[in-house]
Amino acid sequence: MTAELVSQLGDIVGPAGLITDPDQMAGYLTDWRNAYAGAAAAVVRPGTTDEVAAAVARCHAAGVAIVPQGGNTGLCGGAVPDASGRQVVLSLNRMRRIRDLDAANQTITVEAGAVLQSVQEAAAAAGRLFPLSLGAQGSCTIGGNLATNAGGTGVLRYGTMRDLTLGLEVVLPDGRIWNGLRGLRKDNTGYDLKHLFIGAEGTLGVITAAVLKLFPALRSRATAWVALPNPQAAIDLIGVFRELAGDRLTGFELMSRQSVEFVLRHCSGARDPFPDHHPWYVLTEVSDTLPGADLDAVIEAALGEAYERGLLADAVVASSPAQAAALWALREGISEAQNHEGPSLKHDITVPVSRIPAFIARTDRALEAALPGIRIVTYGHIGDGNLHHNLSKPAGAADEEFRARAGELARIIYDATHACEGSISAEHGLGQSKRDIITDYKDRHELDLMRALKHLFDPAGLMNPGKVLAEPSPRDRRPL
Ligand code: FAD
Ligand code: S2G
Ligand code: ZN
Repeated sequence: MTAELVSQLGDIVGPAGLITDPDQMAGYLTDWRNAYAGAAAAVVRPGTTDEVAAAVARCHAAGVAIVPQGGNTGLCGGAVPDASGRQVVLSLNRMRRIRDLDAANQTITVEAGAVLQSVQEAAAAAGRLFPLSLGAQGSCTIGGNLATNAGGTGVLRYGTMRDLTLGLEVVLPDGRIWNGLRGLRKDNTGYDLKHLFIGAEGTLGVITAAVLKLFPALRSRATAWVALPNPQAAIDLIGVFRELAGDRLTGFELMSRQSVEFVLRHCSGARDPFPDHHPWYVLTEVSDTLPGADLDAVIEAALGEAYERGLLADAVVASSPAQAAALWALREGISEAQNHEGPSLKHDITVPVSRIPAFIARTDRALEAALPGIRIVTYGHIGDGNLHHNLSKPAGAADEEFRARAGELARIIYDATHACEGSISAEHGLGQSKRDIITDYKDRHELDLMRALKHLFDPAGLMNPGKVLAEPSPRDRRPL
């Protein structure tokens, strides 16, 4: 990148907005897990949409690729620049403003760099709920949540980021600003363009602001931790909860014993709610907008019904908000705890809910045969059919030997996912980690359409190249 371009970018974003010092850039060049690392000519931190637009237009004119970045908590290497040192990381972390909150319209308008937790808090302060909830909420940003179509623990009641969004403001790859910041729940005026940018992982443009839906605040909740003999019992249990709790079911997370073992071993203060060990657990939560609603009774009725059907091995209903928080900490600690057990080979799959038991049985058998002693951490948002099937090495095995098997082991999981009519990326996206293998599982016409859209929006291929789609071959450049 020329000194002239660096100086021009500095003129656009000001001294606070331009980083070229290698030490100061370092945190922007690797992901949360240090699984990916890259290099950059500069990190640019615009303070306004106009500054984003001017910086993008300058890079576009100079033929310099841009990597948009939010909280850098992504798990597929989507926000990490390549090793060339010629790309510019465009961080939205200075654009955190909450531009508007309209309680009557139940909408909040926020800038892309706003941290998810700050949006949850702003909604709560206005007596509303912004329901996206995930383990990284203290660091991830609304822009990253949109770009990855983030899911998390509330999807079964409120949907993914795609379902929570009414309007977007986007800087296109040539620097034009698309203002689609409408807070309308009905707007049938042609193609719904926002849905192209949601889940595009920064490959079609830079999201600079969004109008998000708000919901009535939840004023009563009840939480239970349940021990089960097998995954099928969890599927049957969610059926009971859906029947008896209806829309008040706001959380339903499955965990294998291995997952809980790691948390008990590595997370201080973690306690097993039961004296005995069980192969599977569910953490479930029922919530209502009605203050003082007796939701313990709803949970106890569902657990009673489940007990009658022989689904339960044990169950405990939280007796206080502190105990409910301790149960959620058992679940939210899994990702971090697994990092203490050597490399965590992550897989974020989804299958039809009814196929989960067959998927787990088939995959665990094949993984154990491929690598005896492998430790399989299975947990996640079972209500959406979404499991995190994360693998740890057999106790005592060497890290590098285990890492060397990653492709083979992933193939076992993804083949089983495909056989169960599922998807190899439920909520984390493709980034650079799955951009190649997706071509083995996704319809080729769908991939052709995706490449045509990428070429339409970003013909120069400068917007987060190498993410979601592998670098286009000459064949890929042909129009549809
Ligand atoms: P980044 O990591 O900065 O970027 C992610 C992608 O979005 C990149 O491709 C980047 O180029 C692009 N991008 C970022 N900002 C913009 C923008 N403004 N415009 C265009 N493109 C942009 N994810 C889930 O869905 N559900 C979970 O339950 C979940 N739990 C997690 C738990 C932990 C402990 C961790 C570390 C991560 C978890 N994640 C989860 C993954 C991650 O938090 C989400 O993918 C999140 O949405 C990423 O947001 P971010 O701001 O960190 O994005
Ligand atoms: C979760 C996050 C990370 C992981 O905890 O729900 O999305 O470790 C995951 O897979
Ligand atoms: Zn998840």
